[in-house]
Amino acid sequence: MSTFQEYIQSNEDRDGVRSSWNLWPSNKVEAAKIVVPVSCLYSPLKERQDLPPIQYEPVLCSKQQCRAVLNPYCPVDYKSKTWICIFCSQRNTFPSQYAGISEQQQPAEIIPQYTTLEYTLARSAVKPPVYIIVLDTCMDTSDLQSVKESLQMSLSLLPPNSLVGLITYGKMIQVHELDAIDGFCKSYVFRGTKELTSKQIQSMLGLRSGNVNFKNASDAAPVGPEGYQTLPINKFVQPIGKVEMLLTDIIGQLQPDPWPVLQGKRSLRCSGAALSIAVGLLESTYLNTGARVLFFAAGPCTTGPGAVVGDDLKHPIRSHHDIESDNAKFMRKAIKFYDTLAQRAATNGHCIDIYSCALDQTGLLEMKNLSNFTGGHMVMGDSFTTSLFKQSFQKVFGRNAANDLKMAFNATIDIKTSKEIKVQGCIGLCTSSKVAGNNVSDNELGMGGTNQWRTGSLYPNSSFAFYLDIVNTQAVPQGARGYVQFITQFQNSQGQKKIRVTTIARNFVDGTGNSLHLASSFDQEAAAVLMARIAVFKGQNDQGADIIKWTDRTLIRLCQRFGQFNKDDAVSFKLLDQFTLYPQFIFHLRRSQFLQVFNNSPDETSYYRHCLLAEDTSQSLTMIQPILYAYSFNGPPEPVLLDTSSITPDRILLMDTFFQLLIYHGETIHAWRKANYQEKPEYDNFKQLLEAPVNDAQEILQTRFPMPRYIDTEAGGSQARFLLSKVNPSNTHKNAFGYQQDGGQVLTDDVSLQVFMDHLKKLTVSSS
Ligand SMILES: *[C@@H]1O[C@H](CO)[C@@H](O)[C@H](O)[C@H]1NC(C)=O
Ligand SMILES: *[C@@H]1O[C@H](CO)[C@@H](O)[C@H](O)[C@H]1NC(C)=O
Ligand SMILES: *[C@@H]1O[C@H](CO)[C@@H](O)[C@H](O)[C@H]1NC(C)=O
Ligand SMILES: *[C@@H]1O[C@H](CO)[C@@H](O)[C@H](O)[C@H]1NC(C)=O
Ligand SMILES: *[C@@H]1O[C@H](CO)[C@@H](O)[C@H](O)[C@H]1NC(C)=O
Ligand SMILES: CC(=O)N[C@H]1CO[C@H](CO)[C@@H](O)[C@@H]1O
Ligand SMILES: [Zn+2]
Repeated sequence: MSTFQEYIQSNEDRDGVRSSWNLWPSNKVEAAKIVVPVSCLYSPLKERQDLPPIQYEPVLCSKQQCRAVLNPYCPVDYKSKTWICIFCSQRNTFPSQYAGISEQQQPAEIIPQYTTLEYTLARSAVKPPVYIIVLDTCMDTSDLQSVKESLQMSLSLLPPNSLVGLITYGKMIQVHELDAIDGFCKSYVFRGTKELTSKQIQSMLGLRSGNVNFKNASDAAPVGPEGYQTLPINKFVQPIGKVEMLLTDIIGQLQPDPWPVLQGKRSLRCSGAALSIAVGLLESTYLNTGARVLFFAAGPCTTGPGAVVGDDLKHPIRSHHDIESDNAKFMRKAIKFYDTLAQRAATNGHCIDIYSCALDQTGLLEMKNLSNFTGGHMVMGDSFTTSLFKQSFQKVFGRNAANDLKMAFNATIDIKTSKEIKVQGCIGLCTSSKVAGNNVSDNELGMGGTNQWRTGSLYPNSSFAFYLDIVNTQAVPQGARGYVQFITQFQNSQGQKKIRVTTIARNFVDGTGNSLHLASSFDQEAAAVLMARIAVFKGQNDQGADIIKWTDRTLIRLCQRFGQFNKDDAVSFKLLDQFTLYPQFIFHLRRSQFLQVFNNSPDETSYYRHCLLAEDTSQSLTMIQPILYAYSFNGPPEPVLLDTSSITPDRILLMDTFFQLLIYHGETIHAWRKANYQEKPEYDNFKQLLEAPVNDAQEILQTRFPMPRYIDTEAGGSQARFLLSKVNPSNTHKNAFGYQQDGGQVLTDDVSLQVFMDHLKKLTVSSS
């Protein structure tokens, strides 16, 4: 017997899709009642080793407004060599090269297991991606040395045809030439205080016509023995295969920014202007072809466009509190600057990664849309010397089974839907292409009003949430299905053009009197993640309280719709198995760093939310509800409840929050460890017990991106607070009572799960 659980797993394995419901309500009225929208989390680049290599273009529906791709759900008539489009019902003739097809000889496109297929467009030109490094030099020698080594390592991992460029910045910006004459490389220096247009950058770097005399450009001056120079195109961007040694040398020789930093001052750092040069350089030379900016910041932008704080240390960078009380005087202007830059990069098909490593905030809040709109990475650490940075950065250049870098570039995702369905929008690291067809719902959710989204970069785990509107008003025939097709075009790291096509089908269910059937198809894990994305999306410009109200109300409505109970009888309340974990996910979501912003800096909040918008269902779920494992002498390691009752003296706990891996030693274990029992041969089993969670943590560290923080602590240790802040406060907050039903906050913030569930039940069954 195939359960829905197995069905969900096999669909995720095959198509990279998890859907909140795996049966879909057949009409508008029914769909309006299900509370959690019909929606999917889709990972277009999910790693697959079992896909056949397809070296030709996909076969498209001939109807001009449709252009859906032939897929296994399309009825095929082998006699007449035609197929019917499941989206528009058009009958299409197979192209001539399919003349030989028959029931026995099916092309891969129509074989049932290939609902996901990847096409390599062998005939289209190979365009190697471009990598522009934008490196802060306002950092101490050890940090700089560490970034330099990481960068040099990364160069050796790039395919030789990749193009590379180097921009460094401190108080000024240097754009480095990469074609040495007599072994001497010049760089072009820009002031950091001025925002330059793409045109100005173009002409100062001589990128447009190829010959510009720098004598006339007030903001650019060449550094080099020959004085003023005219520049040929692309002195700054060269194939790594040709310049690897040279670039390795240039990076090796970089020194910390020489500009003196006075007592009580911050470094003058012109991150904004440096980024605008990178974006402008790519815009004028590599429009609409894969490129990524690798931006490194060891502190906040303090000068020029995009400054997020002044250089006087007396004035700290804005906090959530400052933002709330409208006392963040740099913020709005900086956001405007970075948003414009982000939108340009996104429109050009480029991507921006942010590597921010500093003890204080660097302005991730203001800069976040640079990577949000473009599919870039965001990595946040304390220092460039940490393994968090070094290993995360190395992972960026990881390779897949085909020995390509895992990253892909310049992607567009198109969505096609059958006539009963329209698309409300997408929430993920991308921007709308503003292509509105017939199948776009007026009822926007996320980035809507379009059939197509764009992102500068994709990874195997990149996941996008799509929200669907069931618009059908008629009865559907027995056995009818809704179809959705995702068409993702991208360049791989070799510069080859590829198209990944995934077509999904879900049966419609007539909801009237059949809600049990619908309920049995609920995927509570996917639903929690899809709802968390909506919460984060709504929370964009909001400090959280309204969002918590919204999550509470939706949860109550869902329980009212799908729970079983007698009116005003909380004890009678029951949920189907498919729903039992969902309230708990929401309980942890509302306590999480995604919605409770005040325990974190604005930069941290931006970073956490960014990660939630990037990852797939299982990774996102770990972020929402951390996983806790217990190790003891009483048996093998086991997952335990995320609850204070799980913390006992004779246990070691391993907590995975996605962002942190924490090992916690109970009181007794800690005492033994302090007494060094593990070093005595007769206590070898204790040594093994101590090592077990460390080894398991290592395994997680191997695959996770970004690298989590690794914390080793014990009962009474100062870092134990990270554990205590995540576990359900079952022993400590028993009496935290107090909720209002009068449209105010539905439940108080730090109640225990038990109290939360009790109130949820009461509110659900209440007849008012
Ligand atoms: C740049 O300067 C040169 C020499 O000073 C002059 O001949 C030329 O006309 C100037 N070009 C522009 C565009 O101003
Ligand atoms: C990049 O994406 C754009 C938009 O989809 C497309 O027009 C362009 O051809 C792509 N570039 C390459 C080199 O594939
Ligand atoms: C990022 O983009 C969103 C959507 O355009 C916008 O609402 C927001 O203000 C932007 N910037 C920041 C810092 O949130
Ligand atoms: C990313 O941008 C979208 C709008 O384009 C916004 O709604 C979303 O909240 C942003 N995410 C983060 C983490 O800033
Ligand atoms: C991608 O997701 C898978 C499955 O959820 C996880 O095991 C893996 O660690 C993730 N990879 C990265 C690089 O985060
Ligand atoms: C590809 C696609 O989604 N096509 C549909 C768009 O909407 C029209 C009108 O509702 C349908 O007829 C198409 O099948
Ligand atoms: Zn069609």
